[in-house]
Amino acid sequence: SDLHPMRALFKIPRNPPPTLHQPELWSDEFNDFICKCLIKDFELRPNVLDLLQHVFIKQTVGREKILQKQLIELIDLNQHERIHTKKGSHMKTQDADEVDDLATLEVLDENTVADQLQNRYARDQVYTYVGDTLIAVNPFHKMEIYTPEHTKMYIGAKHTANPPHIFAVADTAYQSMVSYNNDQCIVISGESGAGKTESAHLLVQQLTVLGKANNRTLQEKILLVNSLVEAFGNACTVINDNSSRFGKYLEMKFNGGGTVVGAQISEYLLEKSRVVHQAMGERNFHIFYYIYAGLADRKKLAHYKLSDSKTPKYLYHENIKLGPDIVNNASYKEQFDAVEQCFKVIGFTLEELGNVYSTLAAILNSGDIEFSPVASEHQTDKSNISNMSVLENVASLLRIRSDELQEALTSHCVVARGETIVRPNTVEKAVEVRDAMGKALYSRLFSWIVNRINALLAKNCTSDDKGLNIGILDIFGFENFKKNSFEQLCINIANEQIQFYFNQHIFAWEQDEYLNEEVDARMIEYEDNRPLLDLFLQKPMGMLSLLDEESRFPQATDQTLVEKFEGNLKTKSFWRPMRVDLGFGIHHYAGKVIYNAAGFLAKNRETLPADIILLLRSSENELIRKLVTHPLTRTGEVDTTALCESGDTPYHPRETTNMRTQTVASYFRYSLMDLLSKMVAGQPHFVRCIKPNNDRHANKFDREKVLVQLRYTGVLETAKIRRQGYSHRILFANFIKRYYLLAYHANEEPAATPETCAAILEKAKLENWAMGKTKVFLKYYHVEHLNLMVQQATQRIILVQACVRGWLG
Ligand code: AD9
Ligand code: MG
Repeated sequence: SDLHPMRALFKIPRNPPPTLHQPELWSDEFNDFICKCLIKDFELRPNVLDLLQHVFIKQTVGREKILQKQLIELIDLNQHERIHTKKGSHMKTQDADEVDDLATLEVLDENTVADQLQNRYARDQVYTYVGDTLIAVNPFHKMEIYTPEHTKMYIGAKHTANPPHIFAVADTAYQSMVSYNNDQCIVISGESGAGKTESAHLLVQQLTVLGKANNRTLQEKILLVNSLVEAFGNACTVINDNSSRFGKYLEMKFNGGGTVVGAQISEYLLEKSRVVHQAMGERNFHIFYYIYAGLADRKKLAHYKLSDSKTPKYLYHENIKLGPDIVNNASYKEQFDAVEQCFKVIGFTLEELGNVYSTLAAILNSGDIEFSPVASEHQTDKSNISNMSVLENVASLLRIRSDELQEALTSHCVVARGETIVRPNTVEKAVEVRDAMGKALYSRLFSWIVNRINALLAKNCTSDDKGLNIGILDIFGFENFKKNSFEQLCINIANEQIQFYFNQHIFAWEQDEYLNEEVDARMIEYEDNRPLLDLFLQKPMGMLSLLDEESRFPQATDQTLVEKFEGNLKTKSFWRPMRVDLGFGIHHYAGKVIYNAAGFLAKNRETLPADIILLLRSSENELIRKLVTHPLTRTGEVDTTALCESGDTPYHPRETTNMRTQTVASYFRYSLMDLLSKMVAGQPHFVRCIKPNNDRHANKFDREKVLVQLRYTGVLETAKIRRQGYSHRILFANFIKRYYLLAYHANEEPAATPETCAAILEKAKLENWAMGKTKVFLKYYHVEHLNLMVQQATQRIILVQACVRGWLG
């Protein structure tokens, strides 16, 4: 029993030779590490030094080199067991602990974010905060977290009181609107199928409760608005069965007391080409199928000149025979009833409804008008209509004269030297005019419905309502297909602009943290995508301006357009790829995209021939007349000052929006500015939707896929901006716990003060760090250096430790 407990434990021989007590052979530093390491491991602090000296010195005097070698061998055998000390997790750069807010992590890099999201997703925790941004990973299955109990749980609750949730975003927006008396704006982004539209619904749902709509009908109406516009603006694509084919900004209006009083919706960039053509495996806008099945159900197909056996061409796809499928589809019928119900509740009259159906039926019928070439004495490029009955149907649905329609489709007027000359259309040209009419009618019908909804929902607002609002932006995400055209360019420019806005917000958020910690905020730098926005939007040399200019030249071609781009856009972000005819590349914030300029000019001019417009204006159907005369664009000045503080490149929209001369690009620019001026007026909140896999499977987390999205939805932008400034902020106590060995002895316990931190940093010979009020602000390379130093030291500890164990065991 006079055996030392440690000796007993490690079976150390009784009397170690006293001559071997020669600790000076070891450096202080080294002894400290050994000590520290063993203390951690065995928790036998008091006797350990004493013991060590016996054991080590006996074995190692003068043999350090040999010892090292033996140790390395030992380590190799026991790598996994011994790489970390039992309790000292300080060797890991990142604590693997789960947190609800990733911004509270000391390091915010791609892998950390992906790890966290993956672990949370595995537990069905699909929401996570990164500071004030909410990340929502699509669960792809129904979750029981949107119940009335949840609604209640998230009203007025602190963020930390409940798990992260989309309802909490609604609550934050609502509470800050009420307390600061200013507008709010929730921006939802993410790629197709990531869950933006669902998120938007959930936000509206929660906001109507928060806004305690005392008028139940109003609440109901607001909830129906989304379903209604989505029936017209969404379609089945290869990626998403309910893909939004337009951008949507829904503003919920509140009075000064925070009661919801109305809603207003703005739509952007409807993909109208879908009306006349759908890519393989895709479908037309939902409403066409709904109406087809719904009218069949009511035996009204004939009234709308639709056949129950022959599918209209615009709905037909080589791969899918939709005819009977559509007519008998129970779900479509239900949807039709639902849409009609929405219309009625919101306040559309029966007459208006009938007109909407006629217009849709006219569009469907018009797709079936066929043309054949006519050989005349002079030329062979005339065309004739080969199925007159279809033409008659279209004319009767549009309430116009069929002979005039025939003329407008098969010929066009040109004014030459003051004289109007009628020229025949080739078959190709006639088809183009027919499709242009279908697209124009549909997109104008869509805008009309949206305007009408706005008018009906504005009825509740009285002039003494103070007009606070919360906007919810559900936009189509960044797109990069095999072939990218004008539509993708516009969509990507819109995303580029939203990204700019996001960057600025994150920047401001960073700045706050610096100011709170009293650290010099001039250290924050970030690469913004402003030069890219200039590339697109600057006047007169930006891409859209060049496109407009070229669109005014009758002789211009898509080839001359691309050459014009090449000649004028001198930046690394624009290039001409080899071997791609009419191709040009843009390096977007979210990646490189190769566009094909084929059809750009035509798409930008988007000419609906004057003959067609005049003809439609003569319609006996009031709605049709409205569609071609109604100013569909919002007019008025847009305040863009907030968008460009420096004022160097003011992005002014066109002051007037004349439908005749306006190009798609200029209208696009106008709506983008309009949208942004609304957004910047409010305090922003961001929801970033993430799609966990391409197969729409629940419980499948494709890490690579998520990483790519994290990069381009801008979640990692936060990380990037941080990285360029002080990427790491570590509380004094944590910093000291982790690194004190670099400047202090193992058994010292230095105080958690800025001075201690500074001493460590100086000992490590680091510069350019900053000391905040509670945290040390470090650059990423500081931390790399510190970690390396600790790691090297640790390596030595592990070696010794392994050795000791080997000997002792
Ligand atoms: V697109 O750019 O408009 O093509 P979104 O809008 O991002 O796209 P959407 O909201 O339509 O995607 O979601 C796609 C599908 O994911 C939905 O139809 C649901 O089946 C599924 N989803 C999305 N969010 C949720 C959710 N919170 N809970 C359950 C969800 N399923
Ligand atoms: Mg959507």
